[in-house]
Amino acid sequence: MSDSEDEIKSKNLKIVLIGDGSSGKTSISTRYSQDQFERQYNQTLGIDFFMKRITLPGPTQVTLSVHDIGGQTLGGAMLDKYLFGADAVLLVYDITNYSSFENLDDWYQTAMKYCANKKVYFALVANKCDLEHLRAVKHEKHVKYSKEKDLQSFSVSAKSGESVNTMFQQIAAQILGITLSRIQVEDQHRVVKAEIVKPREVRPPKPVQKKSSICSIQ
Ligand SMILES: Nc1nc2c(ncn2[C@@H]2O[C@H](COP(=O)(O)OP(=O)(O)OP(=O)(O)O)[C@@H](O)[C@H]2O)c(=O)[nH]1
Ligand SMILES: [Mg+2]
Repeated sequence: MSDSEDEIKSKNLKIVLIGDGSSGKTSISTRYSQDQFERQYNQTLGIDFFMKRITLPGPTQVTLSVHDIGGQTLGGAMLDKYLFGADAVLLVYDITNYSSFENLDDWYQTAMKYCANKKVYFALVANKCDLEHLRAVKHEKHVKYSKEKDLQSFSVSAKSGESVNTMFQQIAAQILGITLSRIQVEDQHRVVKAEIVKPREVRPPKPVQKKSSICSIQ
């Protein structure tokens, strides 16, 4: 398709989520694809993937193929195949688990090696931000690492859904060089649906008219 001004452009992007087991890669993927969250941990064996189509200004139709890689694949024979052709690699860690943050460097170095012949967008993703009270990785450490490695930086919660849609939308836009307005970004924020409850009409009680048996004579 030509990229002429008034035509809808269509693009495909491959996004790969990597990081230690239990950091929440599947949960982020499930939140983004189905707007659901599973409390129970089911380890991903190998790879799972889904496609999602979004529209960005332009107008540009973007088909994201999101690849959710099992945490056990680091050091295995398949990781290079899973990363092949990636446009973006998301390095996911769990803010309540310090080793998941420490181990990200191994993931990052490995992914860099496998993606060496392509310009790839790397992002550092702090997950489980709903568990702030259990935080084991200081935010400063996150910022320091992302600056050191020149990574884009996100904080999300797959459980509450906070910033998940916005993150994918911003990643796609940045890769494609599309500028999003604040309204467009805010549009993607998760909407918390609250039921509007119509209060029952409360009528003031009627005054009780007591019949008095007392007769007053004036
Ligand atoms: N509170 C909270 N729990 C989360 C969040 N994300 C994931 N979890 C929980 O963490 C556990 C692991 O999540 P998964 O998404 O399966 O982790 P994973 O990174 O896919 O793990 P592997 O498949 O082994 O690589 C599950 O019990 C999830 O319910 C989050 O944002 N907040
Ligand atoms: Mg998984």
